[in-house]
Order: sequence, then C-alpha cells, then structure tokens
Amino acid sequence: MTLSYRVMFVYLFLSFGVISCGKKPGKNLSRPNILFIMSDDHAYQAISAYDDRLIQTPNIDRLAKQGALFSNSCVTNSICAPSRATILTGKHNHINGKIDNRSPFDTTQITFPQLFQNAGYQTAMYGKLHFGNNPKGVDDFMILPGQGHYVNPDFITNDGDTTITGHVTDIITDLTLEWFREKRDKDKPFLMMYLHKAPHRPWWPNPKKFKEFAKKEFPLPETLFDNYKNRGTAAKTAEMNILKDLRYGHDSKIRPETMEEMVDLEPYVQPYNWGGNDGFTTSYVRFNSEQKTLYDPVIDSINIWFRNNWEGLTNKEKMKWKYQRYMQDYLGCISSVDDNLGRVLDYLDEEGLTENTIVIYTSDQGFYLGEHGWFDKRFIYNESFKTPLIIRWPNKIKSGLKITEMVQNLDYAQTLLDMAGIRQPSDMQGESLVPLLLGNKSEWTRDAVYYHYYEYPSVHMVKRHYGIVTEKYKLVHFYYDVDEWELYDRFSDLNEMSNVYNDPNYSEIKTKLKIELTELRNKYNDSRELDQYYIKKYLE
Ligand code: SGN
Ligand code: CA
Repeated sequence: MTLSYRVMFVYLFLSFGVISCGKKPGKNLSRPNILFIMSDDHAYQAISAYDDRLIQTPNIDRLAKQGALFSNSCVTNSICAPSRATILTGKHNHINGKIDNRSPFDTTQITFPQLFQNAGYQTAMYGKLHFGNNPKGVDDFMILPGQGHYVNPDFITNDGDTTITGHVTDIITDLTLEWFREKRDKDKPFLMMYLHKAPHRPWWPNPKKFKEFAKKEFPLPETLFDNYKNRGTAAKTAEMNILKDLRYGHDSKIRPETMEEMVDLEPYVQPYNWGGNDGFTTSYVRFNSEQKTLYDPVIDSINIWFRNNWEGLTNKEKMKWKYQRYMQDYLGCISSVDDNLGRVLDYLDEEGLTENTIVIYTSDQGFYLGEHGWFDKRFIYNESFKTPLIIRWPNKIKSGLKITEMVQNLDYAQTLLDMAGIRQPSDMQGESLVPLLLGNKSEWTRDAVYYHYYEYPSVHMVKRHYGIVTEKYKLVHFYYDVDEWELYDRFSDLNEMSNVYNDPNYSEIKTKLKIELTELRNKYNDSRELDQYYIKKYLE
C-alpha cells in the first residue's frame, strides 16, 4: 500500500468511526442540554442583577455573574399567552394568531419543543403554560390549568388531572427535580421548560415569605404619584392604578368580615374598588386548616391595622399603604422563585450537569412595580415592554457579559435551535442571539424592534397600540377608539413622562420614524387590514 493509499485508508476508517459514533445515542451528550426557566410577570426591577433597590435575588444573579445579562430585552406584546405563543413559534402574534389571552391558538403550528423532540432531545415541561391547550413536543409534562392557583394547585398531566398540596413555586420545582432524578434519559440531551406561575396576581407567597415580607418597607418609585399629564388618553384611562384599581380583598388581603365591620366608613373605603368578597375568598378557601394557621396571624395583623387606621388616611397615604402591601406580597413570591432556582442550580452542580447545560432565565413580560402609579403590564412603556433575560452557557459565554442590543422574545426559539445545532425554520421572524452571546457583535444588524398590543376592551383597559422602538426613540400609535400618536425621547426622558410628538423640535425625527415603522410593519407582514381583521374577530 502506498503512503497516499494508507493515509486515505486511515482517513476513511476514522471518518466511518466518527459517523457511526454519531448515530449512537451516547454521542448526543455533546449536544448542550437546555433548561428554559420562565416566571410569570417578573419585572426586571425585582432582580438584583438588574436593580438591587427592592430585593436580593442571589440565585438569578449567580446566572448573570456566570453568563450574560441582556439589559435591553423586550417582548413583542406585553401579555401572557401572546408572549408564550411568540416564544414557542418564533413569530409575531399577528402571524401566529394568539393576539390576546382569549383568542384560540392554532395547534397545527410548529412550536420549538417539537423541533427539539424530532432532533432526538428528551423534552419536558413543568408549571404554567397558560395556553388553552396541552403542550406539543414534550415527552413529559405537568401544567397548571389556565392561570393556576398558588396554594394546593391543580395540574393537568398526561394521565389525567391531579391536585398537589403545598405552594405552587415549591411544587413546580419539586416536580422538575423529580423529573431530573427519575425520568431523565442520560443517553439523550434534554430540553426542560421550568415555568413558574409566580409572581402573577393575586400574589400569595408561601406562609414563610408572607410573614417575612409583611414586615418590610420598600422605597417608593419616583413616578408613583404620576398624574399622566403630557401623556395621551390611553395612559389616563388605563385601569391599573394602585390606589384606584388594586382591590382590597383580592390584592391587599383585607377579609370580607373586615369590610363588613367597616360598612359605616364606606365613604372612606368605597371610592376605590373593594371588588366584593370573592377576590379574597376564592384563594383563601383552598387553604387547609394547617395552612390557615400559618397565614392567619399575618392576615389578622394586616386587617387590624387597616380597620384602625384607614379612616384617617389621605389618598396619598392610602396609595403608599397599598403600594407597600403590593410589594410585600409580590416580592415575597419572587424570593421563593429565587430560592427554588437555587435548588435546581445546585442539583445541576451536584450531578455534573452545569457545564453542558445552557440555562435561560426570563419572564413572559415585564411589570409595573408602582412606576406611573401602576401595577400590571400591556403598555409599550419600559417597565412592561422590557423583560429580564439572562443566559448562562459555560465555556461559551464570557462570565459577566452585559449585552445592550435590543433583543426580543421573538428571538428565543431561533436562539435555542441555533445553540442545539437544529435547523431554524425559515418562516420564523426572529434572529438567533448566538452571535451576541459569543461576542460577534458585527453580525448583529437590528436597530429597531416592533411591538403590537391588542387586548382591548378588556381587563385593565389598555388601548390597542403598535410602535417602533429604537435605542433613542419610541413612536407609538394608539388606535381603535382613538387615533393618537406618542413619541418619547428615550435618552432625555428616562421615565417616559413627556410625549413629544407635537414638539416641533422632533418633527424631523417623527417623520423618519413613521417611515421606519411602516417598513417594520411591512417586514413582519403586519398591516392595517390585519388590525381591522383582529378587531372584527375580537368583537365577534
Ligand atoms: C388576570 C389578572 C389580571 C391580569 C390578567 C392577565 N387578574 O385576569 O390582573 O392582567 O390575568 O395576566 S387576577 O384576577 O388574576 O388577579 S396574564 O399574565 O395572564 O396576561
Ligand atoms: Ca404574564
């Protein structure tokens, strides 16, 4: 055999070895595992890696320290099910059809877990999907029906429905860890979707956090007493003001009995939204007697304070009290999410899985924690438009990387597929974030994002709007029962307090942005006809 023949023989032998190895399941181990973690309504202001004024979240921060933190990550439509539809399909809502929480989702569409399953990944989903259907493309799942409950939650499973005693955040974690211990196929890479219900309204932390956080006091946001001057009709008519729209029972934990005792004080109580007995009771009736014993002392002290002091408070003081109650419960929920994330990260460490597992932490959207006097989300304004995004990928992403580019939940599906080496369908509308994660910024060309919110008229009454957001500006069109434009200068007006649409100094930029907005609508195939089509469907 001549030398060149021998070289060719060795080459063929080696390549055959590699190819045949590739068919063995064991070879898949080199493909990264993916742990996709999403909480519901988790504001970036409540993650200490973003902002440490309200709460410490050491475990989420651990991911940020070891991986990348996106400071300009946003959604395409700040509401639960539409955001999840965008994440799963990699398409805007006007394309995937899930424009609001109540519209149906066409389940013949491809969602990214199906592509992972087809590519040989073991797939699982535990927690809140909020999607109306059972998940597709997951080998194992246990999901909450709809919004689910905090205490003693029900679950939909492959083998029928079940109720589990305890607090939802702990339970979803227990189920996830149980899957890792008992069901994980060590010969396959995995895609695990670990999806929290917390910190969604109505905020019921576990009893320990409820007690701990009820004693805390939090700094007030600068714009808590916003009067919506210099904004349009939409901000003025939205029903998500902490003073006016948070409900005493449902949100602040005032018992129906307390309200009945205070009937003479009605003028002091009633101007703002009692909301009836149900709000408190629908959650409380789920507690067993042991749980009631744990929750009751805290609820009692809240109620005693309320009965003794409410009458004498000014509206400003009432606002502050409601804000503190809101933050105590909301942040108590977050603290559990963080503790439980710690349990999962520890498990990955203990099992030697950390190195080959990509961990993503995000929320389905951002949330108002008193900014502009609000709770809830929906608006294109910063606190609800932006959403946390942290990605850890050992040996690939530089520790402590900060990424400032504008990325969206639209990009997640393609990013995950790209990371796993699975083909990205050409009709997905996002972009893989892998170049940004690996530091190849020159490959990233996006300089504007598109946003479209639909759910109106509905709870919280946030008007329909779409807009373009660039690093410097935000141009928004509110439509349907108004025809109003707003323009914000993102550099000079960080809190978005002043609509400069009619300011002559911005007339040139306004014209330019309007053209860019039209181009973006064309690029993503959104149109006036589609706006009208979805309005018609909604009203039917
Ligand atoms: C519930 C909440 C609302 C919230 C929507 C949508 N009320 O209706 O405050 O805006 O869900 O939230 S509550 O009765 O649950 O407190 S979403 O995250 O599912 O879009
Ligand atoms: Ca949500």
